[in-house]
Amino acid sequence: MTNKELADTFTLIANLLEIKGEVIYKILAYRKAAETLSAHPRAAKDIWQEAGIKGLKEISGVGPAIADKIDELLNTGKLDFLEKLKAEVPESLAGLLQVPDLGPKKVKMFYEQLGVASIEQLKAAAEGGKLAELPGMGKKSEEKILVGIESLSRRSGRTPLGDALPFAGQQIALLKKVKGVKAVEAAGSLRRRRDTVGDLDILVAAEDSEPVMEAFTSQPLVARVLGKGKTKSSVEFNNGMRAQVWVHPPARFGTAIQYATGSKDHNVRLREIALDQGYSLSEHALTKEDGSEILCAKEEEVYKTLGLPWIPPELREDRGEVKAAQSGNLPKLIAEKDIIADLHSHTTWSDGKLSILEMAEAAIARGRKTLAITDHSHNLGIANGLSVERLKEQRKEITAARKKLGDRILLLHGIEMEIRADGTLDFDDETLAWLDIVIASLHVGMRQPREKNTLRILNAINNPHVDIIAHPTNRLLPDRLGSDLDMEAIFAAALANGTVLEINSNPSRLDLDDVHARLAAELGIPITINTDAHAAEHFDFLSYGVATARRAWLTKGQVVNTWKPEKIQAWLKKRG
Ligand code: DGT
Ligand code: CA
Ligand code: ZN
Repeated sequence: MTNKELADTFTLIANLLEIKGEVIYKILAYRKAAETLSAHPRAAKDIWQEAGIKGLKEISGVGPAIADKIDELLNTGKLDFLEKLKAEVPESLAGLLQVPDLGPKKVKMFYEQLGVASIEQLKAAAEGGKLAELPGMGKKSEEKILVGIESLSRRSGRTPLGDALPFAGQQIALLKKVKGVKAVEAAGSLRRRRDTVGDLDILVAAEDSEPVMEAFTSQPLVARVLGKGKTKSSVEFNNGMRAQVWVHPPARFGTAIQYATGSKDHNVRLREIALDQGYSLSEHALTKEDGSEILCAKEEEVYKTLGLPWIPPELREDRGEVKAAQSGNLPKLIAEKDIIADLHSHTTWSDGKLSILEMAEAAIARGRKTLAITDHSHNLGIANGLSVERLKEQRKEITAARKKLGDRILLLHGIEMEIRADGTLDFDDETLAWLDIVIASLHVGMRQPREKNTLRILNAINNPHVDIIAHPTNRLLPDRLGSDLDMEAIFAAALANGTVLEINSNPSRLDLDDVHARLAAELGIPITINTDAHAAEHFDFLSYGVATARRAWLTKGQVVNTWKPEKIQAWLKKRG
């Protein structure tokens, strides 16, 4: 049994106990064990084989009771305790807990009152209006459950870039240490910086692939080896993520990484161009009709041989990049170093972790010349949103911070204003005009119909004091879709009003996404790339926002955050 399988077993126990109504500390012990096991660098099975139950107990988060259960599971593949529990609480009830907003108490009630024991039965009960009649329920909560069931079927199994990138970094570091390895680089969707990643593709340059494959497949983080060959091996890790490693001789590394970077559609285009010129292009080489090979150690050489400039990986989605390369019209993509302003950040005044001054210092340390403090407004009660009175109090602290900071940074006093569920705004025009900068966004009532949510955003855009619309669709990666919105209408209004649209750099958002950001920018709408930092380290989310901007073909000139403080001030002054 792998750590993941052990962890899944303990999660199942915790869920069933919760439905049964067991005391909370027991449930928490199982959850903790599941968490520990899935994050543990070594396989529990190896520890157990070396040191028995005693070794298991030394894993922090694994007490004697859990250690005994792991021992039983590893010995017999089964657990008596779990079998007995399943006889009391049907296992399929645990599956119902995957429905967002559905807790164990309700699962228990639906089972006892209506005999609902599966997702299908739950759906039928909700569609038949049966749930709404139960105590503590109603039409609204029934509707929510239906929406939740729908979202389950959309689960993608993809990993957000923000999780995949650091994990790939660890794998690359590990492979770089293997003897004889000349280079290691990420390829696939990760190198193209897609917002979510299916599996990791890692390219290694080495003459001898054997030690690389051995090191890759035998590391303790690996739960299962899915395949092990001479040029390619793939594994599943304890955390459920999958990766494949490709090994090629250094002399062929260019064609290999070009191939493995993809996308598939980009590669198809490139192969067509190669064929037109009498080559066949593979991961190994460019081969001429007479069978002779042109080897490319560097990726640039592949493109150069085909008469093309090197194409940045973020563009390789077959969205016109090959044509642009042929005609010399590739965009000069924005880079992280071009960004010198952050126009969206939070402090302890709402739900941030640091004071105004601390946030400003953290921004300065990262080279930012402008920082807008934009805490939440009062309608977002859960985030401790600001009333007009507290906003006035906050101004005093901003003024004091400005004195301390001098000209090291332009500190703007702004707000992230809620667009309420009914479409009205959280502050009157006088308050908005008094602020340096106004961001509007929606966090609640996202499931309203398309026309209604579109109107809410249009309302904000049509207010001349609103400078930026933040994370416009409110999607959450990997699986929560954004609101259904009429983006064309939103773009038209933004253009007419000079409203800036945001790419939110938080890796769970990346909203606008690459496709929308490109459309908006092509229409002439200025784009802002902000971190929405709630703590110092969040300023480093910028790289994800910039990656999205690059995938959207954005250049420096299209992004407000490249402006110097004077230019930002002039822009805001003009808007009022
Ligand atoms: P993912 O993992 O779903 O996020 O997406 P990718 O783009 O990483 O795709 P993946 O992992 O299936 O394959 C990695 C790369 O291998 C892909 O970007 C291009 C190359 N590749 C895979 N299958 C094919 C194929 O059938 N034809 C061509 N030309 N390239 C392929
Ligand atoms: Ca992949
Ligand atoms: Zn925010």
